[in-house]
Amino acid sequence: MFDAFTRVVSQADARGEFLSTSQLDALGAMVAESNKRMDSVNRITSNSSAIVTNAARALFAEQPQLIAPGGNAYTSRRNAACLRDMEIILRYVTYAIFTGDASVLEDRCLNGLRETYLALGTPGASVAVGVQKMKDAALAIVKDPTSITPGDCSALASEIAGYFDRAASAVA
Ligand code: PEB
Repeated sequence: MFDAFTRVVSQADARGEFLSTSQLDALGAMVAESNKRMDSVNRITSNSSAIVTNAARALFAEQPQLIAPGGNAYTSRRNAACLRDMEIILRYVTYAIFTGDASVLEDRCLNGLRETYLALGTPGASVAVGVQKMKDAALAIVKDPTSITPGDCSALASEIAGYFDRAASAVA
């Protein structure tokens, strides 16, 4: 598990090199912008249950066969497992945003997840749709201009979108 800083150190050390000016500049820019990152993590974290439940509800409205008898989210046990999976994925996405690095998401959540769903008979493509819905909700919350100092969050927003896209494509 890397963060943006240890990744750069690890890569430089593998080549036996000092940190380059461009690496220091990139990390310096990340520090300068870190309030945006913290605010985004805080906003997604404090709205996590709404993000998960709304995304699941929208997924089940679009794909009602999932909650019909015989469906993959039918019975409260499977329904709960589905909500739990979406919450786990969202939690790891917030860790990736916080650390500025996808490796915690990759190593501890997505690694082997496709195979797990194949073995369970859970439709990964449907999980991916749920993840995309969480992405839309999370980005709307991150970009909400209410009670924050206005600033340019486009780079951070596309970084955040990238973590969700990575999660969706890992299971689709
Ligand atoms: C991954 N999900 C399930 C299981 C595991 C995971 C390991 C099997 C064990 C269990 O049921 O608890 N666990 C989960 C995860 C990590 C982890 C992401 C990462 C660290 O440790 N069913 C649907 C939807 C979808 C869904 C499409 C969007 O119809 C999910 C939610 N996951 C789902 C369901 C089960 C499951 C298990 C329904 C139960 C499957 C079953 O028992 O039939």
